[in-house]
Amino acid sequence: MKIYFAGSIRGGRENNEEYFKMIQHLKQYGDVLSEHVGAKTIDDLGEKNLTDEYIFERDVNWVKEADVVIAEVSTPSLGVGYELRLAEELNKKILCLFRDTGEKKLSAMISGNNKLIIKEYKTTEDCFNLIDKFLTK
Ligand code: 6K6
Repeated sequence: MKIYFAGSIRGGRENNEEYFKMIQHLKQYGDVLSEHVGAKTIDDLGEKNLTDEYIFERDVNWVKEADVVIAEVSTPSLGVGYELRLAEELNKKILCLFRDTGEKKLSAMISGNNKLIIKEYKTTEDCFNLIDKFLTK
């Protein structure tokens, strides 16, 4: 299975540890095309020498190639929003995971879209369970 994992990069990296754990968990199900999203530092993204045009083309092609798209949507990100819209147009199976801290609300453009499967979680364990259910049904 080819999995595209989406998570904020320039939108803010406060949840990157969570992205990393989710990607490690996802690897048991297949190939995570966008593993760089879980990088621990911007340098580890290993993309400093790539142009934005290159990144855009590559990521769009990966979304097209993916069987499923899993997005961590707790940190608002234009890139993740764009990828979700693209994945929806391509009729991909999509899971959005939102960490419920009681502080921020998810954009209505995501929570109001009934073509997306949206789940809230509190702990990493909850998150893994939601991923397992989504990928095994
Ligand atoms: C190097 C240093 C900082 O950023 C970079 C390289 N940038 C990106 N590298 C790879 N994927 C990217 C990059 N920028 C955006 N994306 C894609 O958009 C990712 O796959 C994420 O899912 C999403 C993040 O978008 P923003 O708007 O939060 O950056």
